[in-house]
Amino acid sequence: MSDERTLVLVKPDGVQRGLVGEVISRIERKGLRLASLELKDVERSVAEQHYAEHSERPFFGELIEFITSGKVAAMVVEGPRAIAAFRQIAGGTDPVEKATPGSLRGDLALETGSNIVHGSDSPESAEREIKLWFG
Ligand code: DAT
Ligand code: MG
Repeated sequence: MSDERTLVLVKPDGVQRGLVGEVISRIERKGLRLASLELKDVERSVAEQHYAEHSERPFFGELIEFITSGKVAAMVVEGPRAIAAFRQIAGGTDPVEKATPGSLRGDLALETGSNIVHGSDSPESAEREIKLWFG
C-alpha cells in the first residue's frame, strides 16, 4: 500500500507534561515514520485556520485559547494508512468515554478539552493542515 502523510500535534498540555517523547515513541513503535518535526509557538490565525471546521461550536473560543497557550510539537508522520493509524494511536476525542485503554488519550488524558494530541482526520484535512503548519 502506498504511503500517506498526516499532521500530528502534541498540544500544549502534552508538551508541558513532557509527553512529546511518549507520543513519538508510540508513532515509531507502530511502524510510522517522522518526516518533519518542529516545536512551535502557535499564532492565533494559524489556530483559527486549523480548527476552522469548529468555528461555530460553543467550545471554539476555549479551544483557540488552549491551543495557543503554549508551544506545540508539530510533525508530519508518514507510512501506510498513516491517517487512520495515528487516529488509532491517539484514541477517541473524549479520553474517558471514547478513547480505549492503550491509546494515548485513553492512557494519559482525562478531559476532552486537553486531550494531548491532534491528528488529521482525512486525506483532504491532512493536505490542508500540513500546508498550514509546514508551508
Ligand atoms: P479530534 O481532536 O478527535 O479530531 P474534533 O475534531 O471533533 O476531535 O475536535 C477538535 C478538538 O476540539 C478536540 O480534540 C477537543 C475539542 N473538543 C471537541 N469537542 C469538544 C467538546 N464537546 N467540548 C470541549 N472541547 C471539545
Ligand atoms: Mg478533528
